[in-house]
Amino acid sequence: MAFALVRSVPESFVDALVMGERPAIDVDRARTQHAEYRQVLEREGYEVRVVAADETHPDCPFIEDTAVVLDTLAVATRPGAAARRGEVAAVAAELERLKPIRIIEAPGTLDGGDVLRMGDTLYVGRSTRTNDAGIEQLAEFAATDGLRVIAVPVRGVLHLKSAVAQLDEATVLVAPRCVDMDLFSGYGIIEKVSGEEHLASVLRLGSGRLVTTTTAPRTRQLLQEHGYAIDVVDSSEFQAVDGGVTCLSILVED
Ligand code: CIR
Repeated sequence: MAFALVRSVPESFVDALVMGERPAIDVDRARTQHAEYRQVLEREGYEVRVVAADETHPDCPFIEDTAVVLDTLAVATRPGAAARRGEVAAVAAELERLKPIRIIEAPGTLDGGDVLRMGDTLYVGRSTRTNDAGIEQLAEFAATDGLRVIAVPVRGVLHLKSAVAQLDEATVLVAPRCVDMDLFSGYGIIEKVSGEEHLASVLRLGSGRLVTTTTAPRTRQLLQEHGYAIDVVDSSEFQAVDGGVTCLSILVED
Protein backbone atom coordinates (compact mmCIF):
# COMPACT_ATOMS: atom_id res chain seq x y z
CA MET A 1 0.00 0.00 0.00
CA ALA A 2 1.31 3.45 -0.85
CA PHE A 3 0.93 6.09 1.84
CA ALA A 4 0.77 9.84 1.70
CA LEU A 5 1.41 11.91 4.78
CA VAL A 6 -0.17 15.34 4.86
CA ARG A 7 -0.54 17.89 7.65
CA SER A 8 -3.63 19.98 8.31
CA VAL A 9 -3.73 23.76 7.98
CA PRO A 10 -3.60 25.70 11.28
CA GLU A 11 -5.36 29.03 11.88
CA SER A 12 -1.85 30.48 12.24
CA PHE A 13 -1.17 29.69 8.56
CA VAL A 14 -1.72 33.41 7.90
CA ASP A 15 1.72 33.91 9.51
CA ALA A 16 3.58 31.40 7.31
CA LEU A 17 7.08 32.42 6.21
CA VAL A 18 7.29 34.20 2.87
CA MET A 19 10.21 35.45 0.75
CA GLY A 20 8.50 38.58 -0.53
CA GLU A 21 5.79 40.83 0.86
CA ARG A 22 3.25 39.18 3.16
CA PRO A 23 0.14 38.28 1.17
CA ALA A 24 -3.40 38.08 2.56
CA ILE A 25 -4.10 34.40 3.23
CA ASP A 26 -7.59 32.93 3.40
CA VAL A 27 -7.30 29.99 5.80
CA ASP A 28 -10.71 28.54 4.91
CA ARG A 29 -9.77 28.60 1.26
CA ALA A 30 -6.41 26.97 2.08
CA ARG A 31 -8.29 24.21 3.93
CA THR A 32 -10.61 23.63 0.98
CA GLN A 33 -7.62 23.46 -1.38
CA HIS A 34 -5.85 21.09 1.00
CA ALA A 35 -8.89 18.81 1.07
CA GLU A 36 -9.01 18.76 -2.74
CA TYR A 37 -5.31 17.91 -2.85
CA ARG A 38 -5.91 15.03 -0.43
CA GLN A 39 -8.78 13.79 -2.60
CA VAL A 40 -6.48 13.64 -5.64
CA LEU A 41 -4.03 11.52 -3.66
CA GLU A 42 -6.80 9.21 -2.47
CA ARG A 43 -8.19 8.87 -5.97
CA GLU A 44 -4.71 7.85 -7.11
CA GLY A 45 -4.59 5.03 -4.60
CA TYR A 46 -2.72 6.54 -1.65
CA GLU A 47 -3.82 5.89 1.88
CA VAL A 48 -3.66 9.41 3.23
CA ARG A 49 -2.55 9.83 6.83
CA VAL A 50 -3.20 13.23 8.32
CA VAL A 51 -0.85 14.66 10.93
CA ALA A 52 -2.70 17.15 13.15
CA ALA A 53 -2.04 20.84 12.57
CA ASP A 54 0.28 22.58 15.02
CA GLU A 55 -0.86 26.14 15.78
CA THR A 56 2.61 27.07 17.00
CA HIS A 57 4.05 26.24 13.55
CA PRO A 58 2.28 28.21 10.79
CA ASP A 59 4.19 26.41 8.00
CA CYS A 60 3.37 22.89 9.19
CA PRO A 61 1.21 21.98 6.12
CA PHE A 62 4.47 22.05 4.10
CA ILE A 63 5.23 18.63 5.50
CA GLU A 64 7.64 17.68 2.72
CA ASP A 65 10.36 19.81 4.27
CA THR A 66 10.43 17.81 7.51
CA ALA A 67 11.45 14.36 6.26
CA VAL A 68 12.99 12.49 3.35
CA VAL A 69 11.89 8.91 2.83
CA LEU A 70 14.55 6.66 1.31
CA ASP A 71 14.19 2.91 0.64
CA THR A 72 14.93 1.32 3.99
CA LEU A 73 15.24 4.54 6.03
CA ALA A 74 13.50 7.82 6.62
CA VAL A 75 15.51 10.94 7.43
CA ALA A 76 14.13 13.51 9.84
CA THR A 77 15.41 16.86 8.60
CA ARG A 78 16.66 19.93 10.41
CA PRO A 79 14.90 22.69 8.45
CA GLY A 80 16.96 25.70 7.50
CA ALA A 81 14.38 28.09 8.96
CA ALA A 82 14.79 27.81 12.75
CA ALA A 83 11.10 28.63 13.20
CA ARG A 84 10.22 25.39 11.41
CA ARG A 85 12.38 22.94 13.36
CA GLY A 86 9.62 22.13 15.83
CA GLU A 87 7.54 20.68 12.97
CA VAL A 88 9.78 17.65 12.61
CA ALA A 89 9.05 15.52 15.71
CA ALA A 90 5.37 14.83 14.98
CA VAL A 91 6.16 13.78 11.41
CA ALA A 92 9.10 11.60 12.48
CA ALA A 93 6.82 9.88 15.02
CA GLU A 94 4.44 8.99 12.19
CA LEU A 95 7.21 7.79 9.85
CA GLU A 96 8.84 5.72 12.59
CA ARG A 97 5.94 3.30 12.20
CA LEU A 98 7.08 2.64 8.63
CA LYS A 99 10.90 2.88 8.57
CA PRO A 100 13.87 3.36 10.91
CA ILE A 101 14.62 7.07 11.33
CA ARG A 102 17.94 8.87 10.91
CA ILE A 103 18.31 12.48 12.04
CA ILE A 104 20.06 15.47 10.47
CA GLU A 105 22.00 17.19 13.22
CA ALA A 106 23.49 20.67 13.74
CA PRO A 107 25.26 22.33 12.09
CA GLY A 108 23.54 20.56 9.20
CA THR A 109 20.34 21.98 7.74
CA LEU A 110 18.19 20.26 5.17
CA ASP A 111 14.70 20.93 3.80
CA GLY A 112 12.92 18.05 2.09
CA GLY A 113 11.91 20.47 -0.68
CA ASP A 114 15.55 20.45 -1.72
CA VAL A 115 15.70 16.69 -2.30
CA LEU A 116 14.77 15.40 -5.75
CA ARG A 117 15.10 11.69 -6.39
CA MET A 118 15.79 10.43 -9.90
CA GLY A 119 16.42 6.67 -9.87
CA ASP A 120 19.41 5.98 -7.61
CA THR A 121 20.44 9.63 -7.43
CA LEU A 122 19.34 12.25 -4.97
CA TYR A 123 19.82 15.76 -6.34
CA VAL A 124 20.01 18.03 -3.32
CA GLY A 125 19.61 21.78 -3.58
CA ARG A 126 22.24 23.89 -1.88
CA SER A 127 19.85 26.69 -1.04
CA THR A 128 19.17 29.30 1.61
CA ARG A 129 17.65 26.41 3.62
CA THR A 130 19.99 23.46 2.97
CA ASN A 131 23.72 23.63 3.70
CA ASP A 132 26.74 21.47 2.89
CA ALA A 133 26.76 19.80 6.31
CA GLY A 134 23.14 18.76 5.82
CA ILE A 135 23.91 17.45 2.34
CA GLU A 136 26.89 15.44 3.67
CA GLN A 137 24.81 13.86 6.42
CA LEU A 138 22.08 12.95 3.96
CA ALA A 139 24.70 11.46 1.61
CA GLU A 140 25.90 9.13 4.40
CA PHE A 141 22.38 7.91 5.12
CA ALA A 142 21.60 7.58 1.42
CA ALA A 143 24.72 5.48 0.82
CA THR A 144 23.31 2.75 3.05
CA ASP A 145 20.45 2.48 0.55
CA GLY A 146 22.86 2.51 -2.41
CA LEU A 147 21.88 6.04 -3.41
CA ARG A 148 24.32 8.76 -4.43
CA VAL A 149 23.92 12.46 -3.75
CA ILE A 150 24.66 15.32 -6.13
CA ALA A 151 24.55 18.86 -4.74
CA VAL A 152 22.84 21.46 -6.93
CA PRO A 153 23.28 25.19 -6.23
CA VAL A 154 19.85 26.84 -6.38
CA ARG A 155 19.24 30.48 -7.31
CA GLY A 156 16.16 32.69 -7.06
CA VAL A 157 13.75 30.11 -5.63
CA LEU A 158 13.34 28.67 -2.15
CA HIS A 159 14.03 25.01 -2.92
CA LEU A 160 15.44 22.81 -5.66
CA LYS A 161 12.02 21.33 -6.33
CA SER A 162 10.65 24.80 -7.07
CA ALA A 163 13.15 24.83 -9.95
CA VAL A 164 13.33 21.19 -11.08
CA ALA A 165 10.56 18.58 -11.14
CA GLN A 166 10.64 14.95 -12.13
CA LEU A 167 8.24 14.20 -15.00
CA ASP A 168 9.21 10.53 -15.48
CA GLU A 169 12.27 8.33 -14.92
CA ALA A 170 14.15 10.04 -17.73
CA THR A 171 12.74 13.57 -17.93
CA VAL A 172 12.78 16.71 -15.82
CA LEU A 173 10.99 20.05 -15.98
CA VAL A 174 13.50 22.83 -15.29
CA ALA A 175 13.47 26.58 -14.67
CA PRO A 176 16.69 27.39 -16.56
CA ARG A 177 17.77 30.47 -14.62
CA CYS A 178 17.55 28.76 -11.23
CA VAL A 179 19.99 25.86 -11.65
CA ASP A 180 22.95 24.80 -13.80
CA MET A 181 21.16 22.80 -16.50
CA ASP A 182 24.33 20.82 -17.27
CA LEU A 183 23.81 18.91 -14.02
CA PHE A 184 20.69 17.42 -15.61
CA SER A 185 22.14 16.80 -19.07
CA GLY A 186 21.67 13.04 -18.66
CA TYR A 187 17.90 13.54 -18.76
CA GLY A 188 15.44 14.81 -21.25
CA ILE A 189 14.81 18.43 -20.27
CA ILE A 190 11.59 20.35 -20.75
CA GLU A 191 12.01 24.01 -19.87
CA LYS A 192 9.36 25.75 -17.81
CA VAL A 193 7.25 28.18 -19.78
CA SER A 194 8.58 31.71 -19.50
CA GLY A 195 6.57 33.68 -16.94
CA GLU A 196 5.47 30.52 -15.13
CA GLU A 197 8.88 29.58 -13.70
CA HIS A 198 7.81 30.41 -10.16
CA LEU A 199 4.27 29.13 -10.54
CA ALA A 200 4.68 25.75 -12.16
CA SER A 201 5.32 23.08 -9.58
CA VAL A 202 4.72 19.45 -10.43
CA LEU A 203 4.26 16.41 -8.21
CA ARG A 204 4.80 13.03 -9.82
CA LEU A 205 2.67 10.26 -8.37
CA GLY A 206 3.61 6.57 -8.26
CA SER A 207 1.14 5.92 -11.09
CA GLY A 208 3.10 8.27 -13.34
CA ARG A 209 0.36 10.91 -13.34
CA LEU A 210 1.44 14.46 -12.62
CA VAL A 211 -0.24 16.95 -10.30
CA THR A 212 0.15 20.61 -11.22
CA THR A 213 -1.60 23.86 -10.46
CA THR A 214 -4.27 26.07 -12.00
CA THR A 215 -1.83 28.98 -11.87
CA ALA A 216 0.40 27.50 -14.58
CA PRO A 217 -1.97 26.80 -17.49
CA ARG A 218 0.64 27.04 -20.22
CA THR A 219 2.94 24.59 -18.45
CA ARG A 220 0.01 22.23 -18.08
CA GLN A 221 -0.67 22.49 -21.79
CA LEU A 222 2.99 21.89 -22.60
CA LEU A 223 3.06 18.77 -20.45
CA GLN A 224 -0.16 17.49 -22.00
CA GLU A 225 1.37 18.00 -25.44
CA HIS A 226 4.25 15.79 -24.28
CA GLY A 227 1.71 13.10 -23.43
CA TYR A 228 1.63 13.33 -19.64
CA ALA A 229 -1.59 12.58 -17.77
CA ILE A 230 -2.31 15.47 -15.44
CA ASP A 231 -4.40 16.33 -12.41
CA VAL A 232 -4.78 20.04 -11.71
CA VAL A 233 -5.28 21.51 -8.26
CA ASP A 234 -5.83 25.06 -7.09
CA SER A 235 -3.14 25.73 -4.49
CA SER A 236 -3.14 29.53 -4.59
CA GLU A 237 -3.05 30.01 -0.81
CA PHE A 238 -0.01 27.76 -0.47
CA GLN A 239 1.69 29.27 -3.48
CA ALA A 240 1.23 32.71 -1.93
CA VAL A 241 3.72 31.68 0.77
CA ASP A 242 6.19 29.97 -1.57
CA GLY A 243 4.76 26.45 -1.45
CA GLY A 244 4.46 24.18 -4.48
CA VAL A 245 2.40 21.01 -4.89
CA THR A 246 5.21 18.69 -3.80
CA CYS A 247 5.55 20.31 -0.42
CA LEU A 248 2.08 19.40 0.84
CA SER A 249 2.81 15.68 1.12
CA ILE A 250 5.37 13.00 1.78
CA LEU A 251 4.72 10.01 -0.47
CA VAL A 252 5.78 6.57 0.67
CA GLU A 253 5.52 4.20 -2.25
CA ASP A 254 5.13 0.40 -1.91
C1 CIR B 1 8.66 28.28 3.99
O1 CIR B 1 9.14 29.40 3.74
O2 CIR B 1 9.32 27.41 4.54
C2 CIR B 1 7.23 28.00 3.58
N1 CIR B 1 6.48 29.21 3.62
C3 CIR B 1 7.14 27.39 2.21
C4 CIR B 1 7.78 26.03 2.16
C5 CIR B 1 7.60 25.37 0.82
N2 CIR B 1 8.19 24.09 0.82
C6 CIR B 1 8.47 23.41 -0.28
O3 CIR B 1 8.27 23.89 -1.39
N3 CIR B 1 9.01 22.21 -0.13
